[in-house]
Amino acid sequence: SQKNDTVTMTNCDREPIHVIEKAQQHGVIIVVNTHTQKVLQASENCITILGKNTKEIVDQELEKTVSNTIAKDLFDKINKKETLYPYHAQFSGEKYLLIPHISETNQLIIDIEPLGKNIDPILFQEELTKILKEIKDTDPIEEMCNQAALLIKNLYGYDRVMMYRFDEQWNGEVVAEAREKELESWLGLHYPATDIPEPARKIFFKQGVRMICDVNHHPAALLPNLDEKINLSKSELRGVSPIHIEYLKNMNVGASLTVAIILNGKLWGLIACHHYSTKFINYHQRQSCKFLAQVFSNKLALRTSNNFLDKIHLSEKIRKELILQLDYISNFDQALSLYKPNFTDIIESTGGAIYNNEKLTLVGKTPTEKQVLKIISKVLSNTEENVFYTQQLTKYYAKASKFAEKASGVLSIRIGNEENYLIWFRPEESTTITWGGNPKKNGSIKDGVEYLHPRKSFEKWTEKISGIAKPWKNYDVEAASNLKESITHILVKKQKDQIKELN
Ligand code: BLA
Repeated sequence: SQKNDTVTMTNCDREPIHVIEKAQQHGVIIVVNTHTQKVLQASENCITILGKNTKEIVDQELEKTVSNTIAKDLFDKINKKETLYPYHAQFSGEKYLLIPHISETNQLIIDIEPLGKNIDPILFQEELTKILKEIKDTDPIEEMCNQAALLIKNLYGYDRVMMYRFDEQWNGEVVAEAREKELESWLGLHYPATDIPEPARKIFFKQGVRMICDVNHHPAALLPNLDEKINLSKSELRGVSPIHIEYLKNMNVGASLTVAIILNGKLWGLIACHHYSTKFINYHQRQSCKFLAQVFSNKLALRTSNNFLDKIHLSEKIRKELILQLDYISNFDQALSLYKPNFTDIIESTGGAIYNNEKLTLVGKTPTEKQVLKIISKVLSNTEENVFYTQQLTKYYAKASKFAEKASGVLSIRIGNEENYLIWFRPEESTTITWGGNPKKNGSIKDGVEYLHPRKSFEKWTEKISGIAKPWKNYDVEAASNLKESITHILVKKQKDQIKELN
């Protein structure tokens, strides 16, 4: 392998998992040309369900494989661009579900899988009612996650159910867990972003729910090989990336179910269910699990927007008081710093600074005057943004490590037209992060691509973190922006008044 410092890609970001051209063993995939209505490809295990091998199916009309009625209904719906729904069917006396969809490459894909346990419609109705009743927008969010994990464990019977939340860098943490008693807890464990690379997140976002029912299965190739790659992103049976299979094997997992949690159009986290032997749940159960995740997401959206509004409400109250002080007290720096409330009260912080017309005023716990002036000249005056924030100042200014216990987190706004600032500080939070296995990458590099492999060991691995403050939240930034706007109005007004007085 060759030395190369500019690694921008890993093999994980490049694996084309949407065109993996394999089916999981418990079902059969059939690919159909929607114009000729003939079968283009079938998974090589089709004999196990359909009693015919791929050669007998491929290039034949679909109606020779599935019933006449189903084929006719399917193409009718496709012509009218109607939504496609699953069909019940029997092969060799066994019951199956045919799940059709149109692929992104415009073929008709039919997933054929066991019908599984027949679900009584009344019981199914009760299951959905239970989901609606038991998923609540409780405070805190962790409690809400606990309830959801427990409900999923009870409904679907996986050995371990985890609510997994992504952070801004796509690393994740197990924030709630329901598990069989004999299993070790993974609550609070962190996992690096590379465990679920971008293409995997993208495809998973689209699919919403993904079942791997036997980690040790032999995937069935789609035959024959075609020049055109068929996009199987939305297939229920899409074969699994061998890298991910290795990952699950290293974890000793036998089967999994993963459900996306989407908040405001973005992947917030996922529900990861592990079973230590093979496990299949049928299509209807997976749909109800998807429904559960949607109910959960809605409640989560409600909960987070309520939190946001509560915080904004509080900071608005302080903003109004600060404006009054600015109105009555002519000295700008004193108006913001000498009285109760002072400007640092508007955002959760341990100290702050006002830099106004080359004069520095410090409030609360802060670095020294000299150090604050350095932060301004080395960091703040080099940024374009009117609102700047970081939870790790050393990223911008290495020497900030000297006063990390006072200012690892910095949020600042520019005021007026000049290089004047209001600054808020947060200390470092000394923490240890426990990872599910050492997350340090140990890949080899070739032609600018880093080749990574799943970890062999998922033994807990702790890392001491320093120099990082509690993150600034969207409501902190919002409060700072609102204050900035008010101050601008006041400064403009005062300027006008001064001009009037002069005239
Ligand atoms: C997929 N990795 C995934 C998925 C999850 C994780 C949830 C999607 C699940 C699915 O498609 O079924 C990761 N699973 C986790 C984590 C926990 C868990 C963190 O249960 C914690 C408890 N994986 C690696 C490396 C690579 C990699 C180094 O470790 C890349 C080289 C790849 N992960 C990878 C790929 C997929 C994946 C390619 C997609 C699998 C697929 O859809 O076929």
